Amino acid sequence: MIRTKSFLSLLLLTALLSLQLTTRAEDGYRLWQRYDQLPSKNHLKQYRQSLGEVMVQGSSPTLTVVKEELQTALGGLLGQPVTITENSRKKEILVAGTPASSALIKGLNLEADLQKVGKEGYVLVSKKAGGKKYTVIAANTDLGVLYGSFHLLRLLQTQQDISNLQVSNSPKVQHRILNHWDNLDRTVERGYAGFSLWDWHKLPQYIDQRYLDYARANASIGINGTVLTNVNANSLVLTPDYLRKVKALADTFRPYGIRVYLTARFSSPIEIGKLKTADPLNPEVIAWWKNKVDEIYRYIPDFGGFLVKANSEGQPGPQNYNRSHADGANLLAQALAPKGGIVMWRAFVYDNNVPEDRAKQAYTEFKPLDGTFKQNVMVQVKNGAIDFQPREPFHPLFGAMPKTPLMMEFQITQEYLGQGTNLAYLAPMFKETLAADTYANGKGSTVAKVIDGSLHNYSLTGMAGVSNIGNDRNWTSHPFGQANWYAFGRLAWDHSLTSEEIAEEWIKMTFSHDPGFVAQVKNMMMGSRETVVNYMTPLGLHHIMGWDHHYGPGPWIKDKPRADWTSVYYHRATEKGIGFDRTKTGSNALAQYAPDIQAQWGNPATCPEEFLLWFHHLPWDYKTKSGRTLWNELCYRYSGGVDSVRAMQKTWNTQQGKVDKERFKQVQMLLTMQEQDAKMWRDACLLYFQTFSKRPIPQELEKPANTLEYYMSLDPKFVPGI
Ligand code: BDP
Repeated sequence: MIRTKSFLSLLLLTALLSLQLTTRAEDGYRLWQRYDQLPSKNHLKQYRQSLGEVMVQGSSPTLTVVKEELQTALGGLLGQPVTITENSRKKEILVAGTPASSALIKGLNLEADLQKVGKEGYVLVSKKAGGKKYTVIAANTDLGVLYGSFHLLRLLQTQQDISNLQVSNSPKVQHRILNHWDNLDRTVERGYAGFSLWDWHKLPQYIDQRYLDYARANASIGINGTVLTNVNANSLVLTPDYLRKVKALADTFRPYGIRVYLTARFSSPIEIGKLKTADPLNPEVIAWWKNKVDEIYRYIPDFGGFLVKANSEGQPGPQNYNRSHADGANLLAQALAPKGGIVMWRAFVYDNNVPEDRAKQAYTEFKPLDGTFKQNVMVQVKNGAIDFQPREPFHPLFGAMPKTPLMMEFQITQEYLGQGTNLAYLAPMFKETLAADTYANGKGSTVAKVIDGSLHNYSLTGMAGVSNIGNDRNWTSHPFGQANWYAFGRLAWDHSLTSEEIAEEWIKMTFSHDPGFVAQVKNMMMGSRETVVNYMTPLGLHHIMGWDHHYGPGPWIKDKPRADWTSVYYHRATEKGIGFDRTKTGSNALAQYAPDIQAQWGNPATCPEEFLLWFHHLPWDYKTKSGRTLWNELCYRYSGGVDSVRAMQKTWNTQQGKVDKERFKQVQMLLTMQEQDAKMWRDACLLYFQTFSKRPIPQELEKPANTLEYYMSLDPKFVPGI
């Protein structure tokens, strides 16, 4: 009797425990690496049979990571313990390694395949040999093995057939880098997910588990570099106290293939070096940077290099000494070259004298410098010429500097796309820029081909994403912000992936395999960026957001220290019409593009409607493609944006029960906020532009809820990220 009782209570305890495990709060911390047991019985059977034992021969810090990751991930996904061995007697096994680390792999004759995949690539193959069936992850380097392992895990996480693998994969771009705009006091410029991950105060002794999970997540999507500090730089990070802390992070990230970079404040020789000048041609300055770089490499032998914002928004730079951007970049490049480091010199510059059109500035300054940069310099160019707007035409520098490697800079953090509260899946935006045709070498000269070096034969290539990560438990504040981090990494590795496939993988790994859920949520994500464009800046409008914090609408912003920081400078609305004339009759920024593009975009009739008011100033009664007047079309676009948010809310509400309660509720609340934001954008912008157009909002559309004065009086305090 007693025994039965204790047996029963044991059963109860086990049941309770497992209930507790399965109902554990989904706080989003695990990102797309959740590794819960897979739902499909058939797939489980296949995976358990072929991957029940894992053979990894050899040892290195990276191979240790491979072993740990495979053990944890397979154990979770397969729902059974997985052994990692050096030798296996089993008939079917997973084997991972390089020909150098593993005699078994060496014996499998993969040389021809491996030759094609370079240092970071890998092959995944199913092989039969000696009466055994192998699932093979093979690469030329341990890092390649790690990337291959993550690829295999992704196949499992998305429940693919792995019985006959023939995968060969390598990155299209060499430097795939996150840019953290993190300050040493742990605030994050344009960060909406809490404070900086880097706990400088506790470094170097205290290595937060977060650093490891950050590295795992990044390695799983192929990111191989991280700039730890803000482009608005603090030279303190180059002092020994901080270099010791940076070293601790670099040591932590190294096994995951992630190199560390820092932002270099151009005036550092003065601020921390006690020199009188930072003139890039001054011998003392040259020697100072050389010594500083040597010192950094003593701490961090594989230090990646510097990212520099110079002569832009008040940052010091070579122009303070009448030197060029190339002089500045080459100064640092020269110091880094013997160590294998690179310089990422940003093209986001604008003059202290307000130019006739800020969109022209970067091209005007950089184009003449083409061919004058040292070999280890990349010029890092934002996707568009203004500033990460919800939609911009591609930056005219792409395709215009055939002798200088250009690096893409995307913004993952949603500074201008609803920050931490709006759902906007950014892969379609990244893809739009990458797919744009520069016509630099005739038709088909896409931005992607500029970036991957194939158009102009650059051997140095890179893509940077301004991070949206902070110390919020779920890393990105909005649960769907994780998708943008994920998509950036995947596209930096392979820009030919489609936004749909990336979304689909991410949803399955992050939320659920339920086909209905996957289809509907994917659909919702795919339209979400266009939705934001519609309720914020339709038809090519841009830079009409709230002052300073950039949250919410502010088309009325004027009379600020610089004209090009105001909204009226960009929309140019009058009683006659609206839009920025960038054709010959206006600023002629269009002339910075190839003749084919000029011909198409220069004429409002052939200009893609999404760029209409970017390039043209048009009368309110101008007939748009829908047949509506420009004013009515604006009203329809703004209203359509709000309707689409409501459609997203409906879609999400029907997913209740298909996803854990926590994240369901979070997204639901955020979508409610987004609907309010969208209405505010619509109402504020239409009421404001109506003061010029003097036309009614079409009868059939929802009317603004408040007066223009009300919207103009809103002044939110302590918006994060400033
Ligand atoms: C703008 C941001 C500002 C950044 C700047 C940059 O508002 O905080 O410092 O870009 O990229 O978008 O340097």
